[in-house]
Amino acid sequence: MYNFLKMPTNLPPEYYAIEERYKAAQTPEEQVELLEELISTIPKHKGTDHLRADLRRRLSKLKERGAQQKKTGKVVSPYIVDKEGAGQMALIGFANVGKSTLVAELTNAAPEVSPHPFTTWQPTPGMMALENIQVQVIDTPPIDREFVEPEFYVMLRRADLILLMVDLEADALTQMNESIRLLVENRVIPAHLADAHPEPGNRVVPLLVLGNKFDDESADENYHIFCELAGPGTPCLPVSAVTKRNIEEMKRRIFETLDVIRIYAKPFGEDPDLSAPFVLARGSTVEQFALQLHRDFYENLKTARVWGSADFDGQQVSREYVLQDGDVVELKI
Ligand SMILES: Nc1nc2c(ncn2[C@@H]2O[C@H](COP(=O)(O)OP(=O)(O)OP(=O)(O)O)[C@@H](O)[C@H]2O)c(=O)[nH]1
Ligand SMILES: [Mg+2]
Repeated sequence: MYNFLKMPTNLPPEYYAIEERYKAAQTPEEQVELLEELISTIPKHKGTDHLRADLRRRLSKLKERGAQQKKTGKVVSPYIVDKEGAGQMALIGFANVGKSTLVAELTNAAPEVSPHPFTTWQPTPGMMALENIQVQVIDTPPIDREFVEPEFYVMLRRADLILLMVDLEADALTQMNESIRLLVENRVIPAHLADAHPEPGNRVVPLLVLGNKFDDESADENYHIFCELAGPGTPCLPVSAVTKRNIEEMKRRIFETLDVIRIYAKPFGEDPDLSAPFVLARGSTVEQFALQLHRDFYENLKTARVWGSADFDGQQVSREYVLQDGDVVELKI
C-alpha cells in the first residue's frame, strides 16, 4: 500500500474527501470509479508524479483483474504477452523518453502518448513491419525501482530483444546505466555484458540502446557525447520517433539482431509466393524448413530444390543443406 504519510502536501481538499470514500469502498467497481476521480484531482507537476504513478498502477490492476475474471474466470498477467511474428521486442526505458510515441508511430497499436511522465501502465503489444516480415514490439510502463511489477522482468526474460530507449534531451547516460543496473539486479543480462555475469539463473537477452529525440542535426552533439561516455562496447543507435530520423537503420539493426532468415516456399510446378516468407533461425536446414511447412514434408521428403544460395537455380540439395536469407525452396514428397 502507498504510504499516505509520505504524500505531497499540496493536494486540493477534494482529493482527501475522495480518498476517504475510496478507502471505504466495498466493491471493485466502486474502487475503480473513485480511483479515476482521485487521479483527476491531482495537479500535474513533478511533486505528484509518484503519487499519480502509484494510483494509476492500482487502477490498471483493478481494471485488468475485473476484465479477466469476467472473460475466463481466472487472473492472467498482462505481462505475459503471446508471441506473434518473427520476434518479440520489449521497448523499455525511463518515463517520458518516447516509448509510446515509437510504438504508436510504427505499429498497429495506439498507446497513449503524453508530455507527462508515467502515462503507460500496461504493456501494449503492436506489430511492426520489417521489410516483408512482421515483428512484435511491446510498449511498457516506465522502468523504475519502486513502481515496476515483478512480472515486468518475467516479460523481459521471454523477449528476443530488449530495446532500451533513452532521452538524448535528458541525462541519457544516467538513464541507461540505471536501467541496466535494474535489469542485472533482476537477472536479465544484456548480451554485451554476458561475460561479466555468468551466474546461474541469469537470462541473457540481446539489447539495443535507442537514443530518442534525435530529431535533426542539432541533436548530433548530444548523441556524440552520449556515445563517448557510454563506451564503444554498447550497441546503440540514435533515432527520432517523431521525425523518423534513422528509423530505417533501426529496423535494419533489429532484423540483424534477430538472426533470422526468410525462406519462400515454391509449391511444386508453381511460382513461389514472395510476399509471405517463412521465418527461420539463421543456420536452419532444408529439414527444419520442411518441419515448419508441414510434418508430412518432414517425414516423407523425397527431393528439395533451391533457388538463391545454391550453385545454380533449382539445384537439388540434401536434407542437411543450410539455407540462406531469401532462398526459394521447392519440396517434393
Ligand atoms: N522532440 C521529440 N519528442 C518526442 C519524441 N518522441 C517522443 N517525444 C515526446 O516525449 C513525450 C513523452 O512521450 P511518450 O511516448 O508518452 O513517452 P513514454 O516513454 O511512453 O512515457 P511513459 O509512458 O510515461 O513511460 C511526448 O511529449 C512526446 O511527444 C521524439 O523523437 N522527439
Ligand atoms: Mg508510454
